[in-house]
Formats: sequence, C-alpha cells, structure tokens
Amino acid sequence: MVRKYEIIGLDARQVFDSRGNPTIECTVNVGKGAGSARVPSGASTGKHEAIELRDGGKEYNGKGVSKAIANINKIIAPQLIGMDVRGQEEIDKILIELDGTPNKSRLGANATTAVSLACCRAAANAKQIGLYHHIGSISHEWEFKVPVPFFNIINGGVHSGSKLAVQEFMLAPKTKSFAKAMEVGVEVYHELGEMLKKKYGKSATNVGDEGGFAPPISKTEEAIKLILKAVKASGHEDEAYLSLDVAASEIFKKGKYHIDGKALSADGLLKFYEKLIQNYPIMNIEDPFYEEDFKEFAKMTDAMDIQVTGDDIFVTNVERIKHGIQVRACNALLLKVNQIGTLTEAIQAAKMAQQSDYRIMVSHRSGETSDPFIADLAVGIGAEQIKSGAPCRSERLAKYNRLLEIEREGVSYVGWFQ
Ligand code: 2PG
Ligand code: MG
Repeated sequence: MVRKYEIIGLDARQVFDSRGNPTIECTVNVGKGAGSARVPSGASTGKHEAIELRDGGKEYNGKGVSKAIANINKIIAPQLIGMDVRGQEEIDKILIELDGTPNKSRLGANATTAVSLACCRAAANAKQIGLYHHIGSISHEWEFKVPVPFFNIINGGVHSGSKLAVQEFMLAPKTKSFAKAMEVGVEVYHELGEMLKKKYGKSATNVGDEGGFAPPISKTEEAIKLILKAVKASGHEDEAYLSLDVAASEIFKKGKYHIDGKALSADGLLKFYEKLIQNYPIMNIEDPFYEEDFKEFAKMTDAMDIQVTGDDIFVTNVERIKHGIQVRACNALLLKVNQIGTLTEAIQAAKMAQQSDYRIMVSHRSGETSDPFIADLAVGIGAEQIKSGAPCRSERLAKYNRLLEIEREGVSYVGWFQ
C-alpha cells in the first residue's frame, strides 16, 4: 500500500522564464497529492554560485536545460521514490551526495533546486497546510511575520538598457502593514512613470528585467532624485527609504569601479557612498564592492550606520557567510535558493546569519517565473525583508500578491521598528 507522504514519482519538464529562456518545472507526486516548483535564473550571477546546468550548443543559444531535466528524471527520481516527502533534510542530502561536487556542477543546481522546492511544496500539500507553515516546521521558525517589500523601481546595470551603473534602485516603504506598503510602492511607481514620460518621452517608461523603469539617464544621483520627487508628488514623503543594489562585481574592471563616468578605487567608491548616505534616505546598500573584497565590505559595515547586504559575496553559502561573520563583512544576507541548490542549505545559511544578528532579505532572480515560492519562504524562515522587483510584471507581482494573501490570513507585518 502506498503511504500518504511517500514519493511515488517525479516529473521534470521544460518551461520558460520571464526572459524567454528555458528553465525547469518539476512535479513531485506523493501518495496523497503532489507539488510543483519552477526555477528562476540570474543575470548578474556571483562567481561562487552553484552551477546552472545548460546544454550549450546552438539550440536556445546554448541555454537549453534538457541535460538537467534528464538528470532529474533518470538519476534523481529513482533515488527519491519511496522516501517520505516530509524529510526535506534527507532528500536534500541525497541530492548533494548524488551530485558529489562542491558546486552542483554534475546534476546542475537548476535540477537540484527544482526537486528540492517541489518536494517541499508536495509535503505542504499532502499535510494540507500553507507552504510557509511547512517551511516553518523545517526551519523551526514559528513566529511568522510578513516581510518588508523592496520595490526595484529603476533598473540599471545588466538588467536594463539604461546607462545606470547601479543595478537596482529600490523603494522600501515605512508602513504598518504589507497592504499599505503595496499602496505606497504602487503609487510611487506610477507617479515615477508619469514624471519620466513628461521629462523624457514615453519610451522612458519602458521597463527592465525586474519591472523597474529604464530611463535614459546615467547618473546615480539623478535616479535617486527622480524617485524622491515621485515619493513626494505621490503624497508619501517620509513614508519610504531607498535601497541600492550596486552589484559591484559587474562594474569592477582592472581594479577600478566604473560608475557615473568615473573609474573609482575602492576608497573612492566608499566616499561616494558616504556622500549619498549623508544626502539621501538610503537604508541599505547591497554588494557595494566586488565579490572577493571582504575587507572593503567590513570597512563599510563598520563605518556606516546602514544595512550592508551580501549577495554575490555570500552566494547563500555557509562557508562564505561564516567567513563574512568572522571578519564582520555585512550585516544582512541576501538569500537565493538557486545560488546554493537545495532548500536545506539555504535554510542553514539563513540560520547562521540570523544567529549573528544579520537581517535576511529573501530574493527573486532577474529571470523569474510565476512561482511565488519565495513569498512563503520569507515568512517561513522569519526573514525581515523581501525583494521581488517592481510592482509590475506578473512574475514579480506573484510574490507580492501571495504576501497580501498571507497577511490576510492573520500573519502580522514586520514593519520597520520592531
Ligand atoms: C541580484 C539579483 C536579483 P540576478 O543581483 O540581487 O535582483 O539579480 O538574479 O540577475 O543575479
Ligand atoms: Mg544583488
């Protein structure tokens, strides 16, 4: 007889992400029910991220995922069939062992992520509880809170055709509820669109990969001033902070940071940030330096009274986070499951960071799908923050809309001062 939580089959297939590139959807069937998950994909990927397995060759510009899919259907599935789907740690351990490499390069982190997340959802479905409740049971987090959204309303760097060096200009509302944060984010976003249209013409409202505008401007301060103007014009003055993701590895060439028409040393860049922070309500800077420079990250964390978030520097990897904690680089972790390849490892990364009083910002990827998994993940691990792009494009809104639903279920909001 088949038991309720017993894995009876896995099915992986090709679907497409928000950039039109192939990605994986995996369904895990259990005795009573099933669960599916889709995998996102980054553009400004960290050098130390787990490897996304792509086919190479001509088809889909080399981005096909048929090998990764075959790895799920032929190598992973036979090992997981018969297991209890609630045993996330055991399942992920098998994925790690089957892969056998330090960076998931044999099976592909896209393959392992798809399976890991689909198992988690299948377990929640079979238990007939909300996904975040089930994630809470894995992460031993019972104080669920809805995180603060960081809306990426101007897209630069490798995510858009704009000339801005900084990849993401985000708005973080200061409100008492998530629903109200959405209102602020949406109203500022639309006001900004109107302003851009008037100032630069309609094409300035074209959007980048994460739904933020990609206006024809090239200076960091210009983008910040435009956002603050939109905040004021929409009647939300003092109701939002700003946040930047510099993704500095992307602008680091031959020892210099190329930003705003200048080639700055690390010291020069630090001074540049200092001035920005003095002049504008910036509460967070993500990846202010390139991914190997723990020292400069530590200098910034020590010198400035803001949140310094590690993305490419940490790549959701406990070894790199451990080192960061030792040298006091950053005070917040950006968490992306596909950077490491299994849910268990991502939760371990979050726990390690939380124990050192780091804040956690759960993150989407620039190439996304409509899967809202990260919304439940943020709530289920007790993350204070989430970034899922602008309030524009369904793959971005899928996460925010799910958080609206979770708030309506009675989960309270983190807010800013708790
Ligand atoms: C980042 C992410 C998400 P990508 O740098 O934080 O915004 O971008 O998915 O391209 O790595
Ligand atoms: Mg980043």
